[in-house]
Amino acid sequence: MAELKLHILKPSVNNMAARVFVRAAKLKFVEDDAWGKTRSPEYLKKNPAHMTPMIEMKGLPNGVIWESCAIMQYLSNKHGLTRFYPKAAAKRAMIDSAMFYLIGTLYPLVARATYPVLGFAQYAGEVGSSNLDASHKAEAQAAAKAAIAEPLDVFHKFFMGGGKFIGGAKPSIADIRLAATLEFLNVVDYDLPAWAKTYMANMEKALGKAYAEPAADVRGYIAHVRSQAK
Ligand SMILES: N[C@@H](CCC(=O)N[C@@H](CS)C(=O)NCC(=O)O)C(=O)O
Repeated sequence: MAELKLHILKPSVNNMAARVFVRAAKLKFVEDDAWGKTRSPEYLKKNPAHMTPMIEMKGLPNGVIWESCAIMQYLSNKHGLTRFYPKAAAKRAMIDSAMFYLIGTLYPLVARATYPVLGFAQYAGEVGSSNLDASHKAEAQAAAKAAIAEPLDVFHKFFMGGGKFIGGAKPSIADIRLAATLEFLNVVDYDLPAWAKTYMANMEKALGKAYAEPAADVRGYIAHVRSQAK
């Protein structure tokens, strides 16, 4: 088995983050497309949470880990990639805070705003997955879309603080996670503030093909969804 096996779903921005990272870090890896496999007995045996991205690697206590941010943290730690994940405790704390804030606050809003259009299922207990009528679902989706502006502004003002990236002059793992997340907003024609458009362009410029290749899969999916809606 290859040293690092990454199980992925190509249309997903959670996956895009891990896929951009392994490329940007120039790690040796193989990718396995998990489309249609995540609920199979074989996959569930490895990962009862049926999540992608998931890495499979010798030395991990249970053989695999999932969660995009944990994957990037682990691989950075393992390979000493301090340019993506600084070692100094205070700098690292900023990256961790940005990623937890993204996963806990920004991403749920992005999911509520975009998943109905992307055709992805929402979590149990969400208005989007309930039996409420279409107008309630549309209201919840619009409210989530409107609420995205605040955390976005927090990323800009607090985590970037006038710098180019959360990581300062160069992209960190938190930047990879943020830029990938923002890719989904295109599907709902979200009007990104000017700074965010510049930020996305800077990310793609800084990471080149490492960013563009996985982004093309997400963008391709969005284009497909749009073509079906016509
Ligand atoms: N917080 C997780 C989210 C992962 C996630 O939601 N993965 C979805 C794709 S976007 C998945 O693998 N779904 C397949 C399934 O549940 O069977 C991360 O950042 O990795």
